[in-house]
This record gives sequence, structure tokens and C-alpha cells, in this order.
Amino acid sequence: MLVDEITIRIEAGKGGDGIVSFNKNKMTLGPAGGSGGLGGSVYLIGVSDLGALNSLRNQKVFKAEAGQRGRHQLNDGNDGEDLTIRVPVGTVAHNLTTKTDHEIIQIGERYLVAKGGKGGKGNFHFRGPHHTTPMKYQKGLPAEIFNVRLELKMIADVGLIGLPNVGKSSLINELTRANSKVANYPFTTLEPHLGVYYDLILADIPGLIEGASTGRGLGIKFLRHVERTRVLFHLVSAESEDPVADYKAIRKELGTYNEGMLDKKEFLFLSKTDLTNQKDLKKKITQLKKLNRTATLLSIHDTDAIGSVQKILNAIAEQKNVSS
Ligand SMILES: Nc1nc2c(ncn2[C@@H]2O[C@H](COP(=O)(O)OP(=O)(O)OP(=O)(O)O)[C@@H](O)[C@H]2O)c(=O)[nH]1
Ligand SMILES: [Mg+2]
Repeated sequence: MLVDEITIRIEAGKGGDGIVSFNKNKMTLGPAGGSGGLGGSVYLIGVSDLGALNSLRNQKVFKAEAGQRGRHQLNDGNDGEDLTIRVPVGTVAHNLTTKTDHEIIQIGERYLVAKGGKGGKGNFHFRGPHHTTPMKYQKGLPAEIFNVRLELKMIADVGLIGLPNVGKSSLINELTRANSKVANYPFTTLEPHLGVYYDLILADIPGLIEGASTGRGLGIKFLRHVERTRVLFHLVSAESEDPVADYKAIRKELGTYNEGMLDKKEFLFLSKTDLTNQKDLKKKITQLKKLNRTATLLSIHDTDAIGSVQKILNAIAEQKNVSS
């Protein structure tokens, strides 16, 4: 199962304490207590592995190392090690303590979440003309500690949407090495699946039904995985009695979820065309034309049809490369 949301506690390391100590060398008596080391900080780093949040699942607290105590002879304590947590690109870190959000967009992007505490000063720092034997030192400073909700909003390029059983998973499997479960019943897909088609990431999401926005079927929360794709592939099955109604039902749910979904570039596919006869197919194409939409015919058993989908994807990939 793909973990796409997790709340963890992030604790940077506290600073090391300064110490009180005096030089043991008789010629150079005086304070020589070192300062504490800096506490380690906690960073997030963006990685391409979309399952990266899975490995955080069994741990609740993520701690960086504390700074070490100051030492004798003016030696400062060692700094604590930083901790770097791997998160998939497209993860938003919601800091529940400070109520601020940050999104990790680039692979390799390093983001400071919680800063380590400064080391306390040793007694060497409290010396003065009248303080030749200062007994004062400073404790290490506390570190930042936050509760953080990590939420993965995948940045796929193309989202596959439609009613259940229209062939979304079959298509992603045909085009990519995704291994999305396919079966002849509704709601086969329970979790979003990604597939990589050259430079593009395709997202297969569970089927939507009328009323999904009010919780029917599997609901619409999965739409967040295609919320930021630039393109939608909308599949309507040629097996359907009323493809226009199917189309409208999905559009309605999209709009209810987020108006912006309706402005995305959408390609319409009439899928499973091999399951109907020519006459019926023509009728359905004409019906869809009334929506001012031209449907691309699709059957996973027709190499030419798959070729047309690939052409569309190639054009999308070219566009992407031009604009990025
Ligand atoms: N004949 C034919 N069958 C297809 C085609 N595409 C998909 N199917 C079949 O239709 C059924 C449903 O396919 P899926 O790919 O699981 O459909 P889905 O849209 O992902 O369904 P959900 O995950 O439930 O939303 C399976 O039995 C597929 O083998 C097609 O082009 N032609
Ligand atoms: Mg499916």
C-alpha cells in the first residue's frame, strides 16, 4: 500500500552544555572550559522514489543528534549529526506546530525543518579582568521540535480518470511497466498507481462514480493525486448505454472536488471499442460529438489505437520539454 500521508515528530538535537574547567598548566592558569557543540538539524530531501514515505511508517519520532558537552583545554564539544529524511518529490511538509507549509519540488532539494540548538558557552567565555576564575557556564540551548504532517501530492503529468471498469488500469499497463491490477468488476483499483512513459508519469486512480464527492464508491480523495497533472485522460466505455451521461457524471464530480480540474486539458477516449459493433460505435461517437468533444477510439487489443494514444503522449512529452 502506498503511504501518502504520515504525521511524525521531528526533534533537532539540543546544543551541548558549556563546561567549567581550568588550565592545569601552572604557567597559564585560567579558565579553559570549552563550549558545547551545535545540535544536529533535521532536513527533508526530495527523492524520486514515490514509496519513500512507506519507510517512515514504523517510526514516530525522528531525532537528530545532540551537540556534545564542551571539553577541557578550550576544546569545544563536537556538533551533533544532522538527520536527513527522504521524502518523494511532491511532498508537502505541514508544520503543525508553526502552521507553515513547504513543498519539496525538486529531486535533491534539501529543506531545513528543525534547527539544532546552539552550544552553551564554556567558562573561558566568561573570563575578564575581574573574573579570572569564572565559575559560570551556559547550558546548551534547546532545539526546535515540531509535529510535521508529510503529505504526498504526486506530480504526475497525465491522470487517468473515468467510471470503474472502463479500462484505465489496462491502458496504463499497456503503455508502461506499471502493474496495476485489472479485473472485470468495478473498483479493482484501490490505490493510485504510477507508470512511467518515457519522460511522463501517468497516474491510474480508482474509478469514480456519481456521488463520489459525497463519499459514494471509493470517494474522491484520490483526485488529489491528479490535482496537479496538466492533462487528464478521460475514459468512457463503449460498452456503456449512455456514454454522454457517464462523461457528465465524472465531470460533475471533478468540478465538485475542485473547479480548476475542469480547466485542465482533457483528452476523451471511447474505450473497449472492440466490444461493440460498428453501428453502435458510430452512434456513440455522434452522441459524444454533441458535447463538442471528439473521442479517440481506444481498444487495448488494437495496436493502431494504442499507437494513437502513444502519439498523444509523445506530443504531451514534447510540450513538457519545451516548457520546462
Ligand atoms: N475487450 C476489451 N476489454 C478491456 C479493454 N480494456 C479493458 N478491458 C477489460 O475491462 C475490465 C476492466 O478493466 P480495468 O483496466 O481493470 O478497468 P479500470 O477502469 O481500471 O477499473 P477500476 O479500477 O475498477 O476503476 C477488465 O476485465 C479488462 O480486461 C479493451 O480495450 N477491450
Ligand atoms: Mg483500475
